[in-house]
Amino acid sequence: MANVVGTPLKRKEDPRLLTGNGRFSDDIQLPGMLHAAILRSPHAHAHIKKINAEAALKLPQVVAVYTGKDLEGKIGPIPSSWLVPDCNLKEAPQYPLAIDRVRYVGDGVALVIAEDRYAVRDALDLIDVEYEALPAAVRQKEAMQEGAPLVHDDIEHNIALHWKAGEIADEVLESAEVVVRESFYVQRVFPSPIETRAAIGEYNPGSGELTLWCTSQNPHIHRMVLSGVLGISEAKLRVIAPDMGGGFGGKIGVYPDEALIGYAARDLGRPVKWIEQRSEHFTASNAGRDEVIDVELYGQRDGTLTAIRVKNTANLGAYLSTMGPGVATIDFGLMITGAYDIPHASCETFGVYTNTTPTDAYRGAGKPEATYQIERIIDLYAREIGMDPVELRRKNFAPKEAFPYTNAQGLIYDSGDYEKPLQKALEIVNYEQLRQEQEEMRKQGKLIGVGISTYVELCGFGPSKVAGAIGFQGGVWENSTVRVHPSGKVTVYSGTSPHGQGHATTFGQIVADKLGIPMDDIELVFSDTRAISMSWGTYGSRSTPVGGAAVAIAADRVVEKAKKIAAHELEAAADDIIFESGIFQVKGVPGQQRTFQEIAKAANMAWNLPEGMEPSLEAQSFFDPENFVYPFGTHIVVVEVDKETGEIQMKRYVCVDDVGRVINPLTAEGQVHGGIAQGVGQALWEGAVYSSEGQLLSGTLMDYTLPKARFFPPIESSFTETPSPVNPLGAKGVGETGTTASIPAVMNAVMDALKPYGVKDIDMPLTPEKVWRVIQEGEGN
Ligand code: MCN
Repeated sequence: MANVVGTPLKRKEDPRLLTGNGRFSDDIQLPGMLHAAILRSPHAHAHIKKINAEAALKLPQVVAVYTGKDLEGKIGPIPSSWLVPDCNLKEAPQYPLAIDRVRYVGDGVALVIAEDRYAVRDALDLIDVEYEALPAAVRQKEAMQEGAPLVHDDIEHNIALHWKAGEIADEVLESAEVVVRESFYVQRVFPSPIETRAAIGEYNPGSGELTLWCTSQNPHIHRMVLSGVLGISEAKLRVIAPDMGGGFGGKIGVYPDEALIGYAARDLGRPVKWIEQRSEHFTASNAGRDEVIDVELYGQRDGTLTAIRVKNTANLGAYLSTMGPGVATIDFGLMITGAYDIPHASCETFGVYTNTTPTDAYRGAGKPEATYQIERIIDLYAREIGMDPVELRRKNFAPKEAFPYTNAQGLIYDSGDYEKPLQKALEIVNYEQLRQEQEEMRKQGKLIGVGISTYVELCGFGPSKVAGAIGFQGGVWENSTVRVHPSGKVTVYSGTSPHGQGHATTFGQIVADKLGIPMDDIELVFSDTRAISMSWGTYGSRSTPVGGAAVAIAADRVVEKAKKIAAHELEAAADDIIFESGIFQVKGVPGQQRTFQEIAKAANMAWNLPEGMEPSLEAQSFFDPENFVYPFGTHIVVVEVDKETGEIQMKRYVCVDDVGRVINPLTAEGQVHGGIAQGVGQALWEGAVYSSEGQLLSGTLMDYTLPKARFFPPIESSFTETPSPVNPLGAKGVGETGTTASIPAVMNAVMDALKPYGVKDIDMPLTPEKVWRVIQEGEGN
C-alpha cells in the first residue's frame, strides 16, 4: 500500500474510543488506591490565619491532610517554563499549596486524602480555615495603578514583565496621512475540554520509582519539571498521559495539583487519584487570553500601510504559568503585522499580576490576539479611507515573490502565497454578488454583514537554539523510533502526545507511504516517558511539522538500511535497488526482488547480513527544524443581525486554509472545524466575568456559554497547498488556524452588519444584549 498521504482516511483511533475501550484517567483503578481532593480558596486575596483540620482527620476514612506549611521545604515551587529575556521578568514563587496567603479564588489551601472519593469531599467541608480578606487586584490596567493592592508585596505595580520589540522613528509616524486607533479587549476564556484534569500517582518503594498518570499534553515536560519540584531523578519518574478528552492548551501547564499527587503517593506509599471537578476546573485550571490591546495603524490615503504601533496589557493572573510569559510577548508581539508588508512595527507588552487564576496558552496562544488586532484595525482603516477591506488587504500583502519573507519584527515566514486562498474564498462565496445582495438587504432594513480575515500564524516552533534565545526552558525538537518486527509489522514511537488530533492515523499514513505497508500493520506508541526517551509534546500545532517530520526521517532511515540488506541478498549494489510500494527490486531486472516483509525477517534473523552490519531493522531520528512554519489563509463569514433582539446568525462560513502539504484532509478539516468553533465561541458567546472583588461570576456551564454544533452553518472548508521548505513533509500545522482566523472574521462581519449605526467596536463576546443596545443607541432610542 502506498500513497495514503493526502487521502482522507477515517481516524484509526475512533473505533476503540467509540466502543468505550478508551482508557482515560478516571478509568485507572489501582489496588489500594486512595482518593484526593484539594481545598481551594474562596477568596481572591486573603491572609491564612489558621487551618484546623481536626474534624476532617477524625473521619474514619480520612488518611491525611496536608497544608502549605506541612509541605514547606519538602516540595519546591512550580517554575514557569518560559522565562522571556530582557523584560525585567519577576517570577513570584508558586508553592503547590498556599502557605500564608491565598492569591486567587481556586488557590490550593489543603490536600485531603481518603479511602474513597465521597469521604474525601466530605472531609473538605470539615476543614476550618480562618482567612483575613484583603483587597484584590482584578483587572490588569487597574492593577498597574499607583495604590492598587499588590499581589506579591515585592513586585511593584504588579508588573511581572515589560517587554518591547521594534522601534518606529518619529518621521515615519509623522509622515502618515491616516492614523486609525482602537483599543481591543481579547477577553479571558476557558479552554473547557470535555475531560477535566486528573492525576494518579503510584510509588514503588522497592525500586524508588514514581509513576504519574496525568492529563498532560507534554509528559516529558511534566517529567522534567516535576523531577525538580519533587526532588526525584528523571530516571525514577515515569509520566504517562492516558487517553485524554481534549486539552486545547489547558493541559500544557505543570500544575501544583500534579506535584501534590506525586508527593502524596510517595509519602503514603499508596496510589492516589485526583480528578478535577468541573466547577473546580473554572478556577483551578489556567485560562486563556485576557489582553487589552491598544493599536495604532499608520498609512496613506491610497491604502499603503506604513507602520503599526501596539501596546498589550496582559493579565497573567496570580502566578506565572508554564508558558504564560511567552504568550503575550513573543507569540503575540512578533506577529502584529500579520500577512501584511508593513515596514515599521513596534510592540510593548506589560504582563500584570492580578488576583485571578493564572493565564496560559489556549488554542492559538498569542496568535489569535495578534491576528485579532491587525485584522480588526485593517477593517477600520479600510472604512476610514473608504476602500473595500479586500482591496486594502491585497494592496498590502507580503508579496509571493518575497518569500521567505522577513516581517518588520524580524520573523522569517517560511513560504506563502496569500492571494491564492483569498481568491479561492472570494470565488466560493461569490464576493461581488454578496456585496450587491448586502446592499439590497440593507435597503430592506436587514442587517447583513460580511467579515474577512486573511491571517497568517506562527507554529511548529524551531530550532531549539531560537527557543533558548527567547527564554523557553526547553528544546523544540522531536524524536521518533520506527521499529520493524520480524513479520514486517511496525511499531512507531513518537514523542508527541495526541489528545484528539489523530496522530496515530496521520503518522501511520506517513509510515505506510514510506515503507509501502498497510496502515493496519503500523502501531503508534505515544505519551509514556518510559517508551520515548525525550520529547517536547503537543501544542503550538507542532506535532505534524516537527513530530511527523521526525517519523518520516526515521522511516527513511529504515528504508536506507533495508535497501542495503536487499542489495546484499540480491547480489546487487545498494544504489541499484529501487524501493517502491513495499518491494525492493534490482533496477532493470524484474523478478529480482524482495518484499519489505522478507527484508524485515532477514534483518531480525541476521543469518545473512552484509559484513559489519548490526542486526535488526530499527531507526531513530531527532528532528530540530530550522525555522517555524507559517500557515495562512482566508476566512469569510456572512452574518445577519436581528434588529429587534440583537441576535447574530451566521449564514455562511467559508474558509480556505493553506497549511502546506495536507497529510489527511479529513482530520485536517476536523481540526479547522474545531478551531473555528472555539474562535467563534470567543467572538460570540464565551467570556469570564469577575466581580471587582475577584469572584468568578461565570464559573459554571450555566453561566459560561460553550459553542454548540447547532449554532453553526455548514462550514465550507477547503485548502490550497504551498509547501513549507523547513521540513521534509512540506507540512505546516493546522490545529490552531481555525481559532486564529475566525475570531476577527466573525467580529468584522458583525461590525460590517452594524455599519449603518457607525459602531466601530464592541467588546467580545457579542452577546445579543450588547448588540441590541448598540442598535438602540444608533436608532436614537
Ligand atoms: N494535519 C494534517 N496535515 C497537516 C497538518 C495537520 O493532516 N499539514 C492533521 C493531522 O491529522 C494532525 C492534526 O491535523 O494530527 C493536527 O496537527 P497539528 O496542526 O500538527 O497540531 P498538533 O497535533 O500539534 O495539535 C496541537 C493543536 C493545538 S495547539 C491545540 S490547542 C488543539 C489542536 O491541536 N487542541 C486540540 N487540536 C485539538 N483537537 C482536539 N480534538 N483536542 C484538542 O485538545
